[in-house]
Amino acid sequence: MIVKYQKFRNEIAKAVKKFRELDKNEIIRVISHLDADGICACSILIHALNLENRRYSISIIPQLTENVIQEYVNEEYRIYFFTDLGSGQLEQISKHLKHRTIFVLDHHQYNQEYELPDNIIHINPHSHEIDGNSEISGSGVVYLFSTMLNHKVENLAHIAIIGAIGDIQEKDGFGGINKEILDKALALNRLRMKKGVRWFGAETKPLHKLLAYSTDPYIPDVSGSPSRAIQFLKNLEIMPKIDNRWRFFRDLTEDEKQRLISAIIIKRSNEQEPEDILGFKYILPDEQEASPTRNAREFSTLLNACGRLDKASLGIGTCLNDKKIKQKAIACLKDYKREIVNAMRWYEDNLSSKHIIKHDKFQIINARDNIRPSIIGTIASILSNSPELAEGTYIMTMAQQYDGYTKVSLRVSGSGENDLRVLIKEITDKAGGEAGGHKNAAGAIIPTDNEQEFINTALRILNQYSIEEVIANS
Ligand SMILES: [Mn+2]
Repeated sequence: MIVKYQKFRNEIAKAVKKFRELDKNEIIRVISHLDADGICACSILIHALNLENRRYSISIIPQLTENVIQEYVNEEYRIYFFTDLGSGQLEQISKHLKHRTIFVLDHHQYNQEYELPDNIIHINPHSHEIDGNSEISGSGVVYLFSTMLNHKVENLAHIAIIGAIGDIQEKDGFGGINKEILDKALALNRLRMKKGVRWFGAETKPLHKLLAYSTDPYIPDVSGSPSRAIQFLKNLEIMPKIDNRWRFFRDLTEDEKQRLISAIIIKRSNEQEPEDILGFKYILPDEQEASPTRNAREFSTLLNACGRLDKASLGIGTCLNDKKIKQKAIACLKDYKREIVNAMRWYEDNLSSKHIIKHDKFQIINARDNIRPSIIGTIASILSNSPELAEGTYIMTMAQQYDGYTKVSLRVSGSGENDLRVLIKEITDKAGGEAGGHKNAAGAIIPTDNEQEFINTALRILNQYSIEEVIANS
């Protein structure tokens, strides 16, 4: 068991050695993914390169396609780093980027049968049967590499954890290599852990509404009805209102909080995991109390927001603790939330238009140029989490980029049984385009001219999947 981790580290140590042997005057080309994990990965590497007095040039990109790789062909750089992406494009990288030394530090699944040329150094946990979906993120891989290059990078252990949170690798704590990185961040006091109520929206919804609209965790007899939620609170001698003002969870005394949590756990005693209302909070003690960067989950949302609004450099500055940049990043988070609200409004307003196809088991939403392509994955996730959807409903969102291509995202409500990456690849194999992603979140890039054929094919294949599921479940 432990051997595989040692082998993984040995391989990274070898990669670091190779890197050290390269000319120190070369400018290093860094290409990373624009989500929170990609921004964390890039920031950690940049910190290491700064400590080593190396020069670099960064690009943060939404996805690595063959077209994008071809754009690098004319560059004069001789050392490339692909972080949090690249594993899925090893063949294209080697085809186009010859005579360069290329480091790919990634955690996505890849084709293990492909034999690498000598100029590509590929570091991926899956090569060692370590699960890159849960045990380590892209920023974790870069963290291991970077700490071996310069141990002072350990100071950014918390950034690797924020990256892993961004990739939804936190599930009631961390496992595998993530756990080791977390322990380092805790030991250095860059993070603190606290057990708290896991529900979403506690900051913005008053207590009775929070309880009433909570479907995850579900509270029997309370979820679904604000008046029952009020009665439930009164029975516990917790006043839902004081001075004519609804109370929030944060307004409760410690004693009231404890009483409420115990009562919910008792109500849930027939559920599979009654205590599932509690989860960990990851606090950055060096950050200010009211700042979104104080909580690791919000920090990761902030990075995601910067990336999606084409301001990834603000995210990198925030990770590297530049105070001025951090303020700008916080403003960016507000803009991002506004864009999400506007996108959801577009969806509501266009439900009966021909751009939204609604079926019992799936929805295809073609926003064309009405929603920014970099946020349609988020929109698909929000829609797939809405409580009125039946478990296993597929949500496909589409929006046009400015380069003649359309971005597609696919999600499923609840815990879908099918691998979404396989599903979307089935569609692109027939209708054209490049597919990618993983089991629970997949996407594709297709030529905009081909949208209609893509939608027709998607309709046919999603229909097929829906029918098969009905049969399988009956
Ligand atoms: Mn990642």
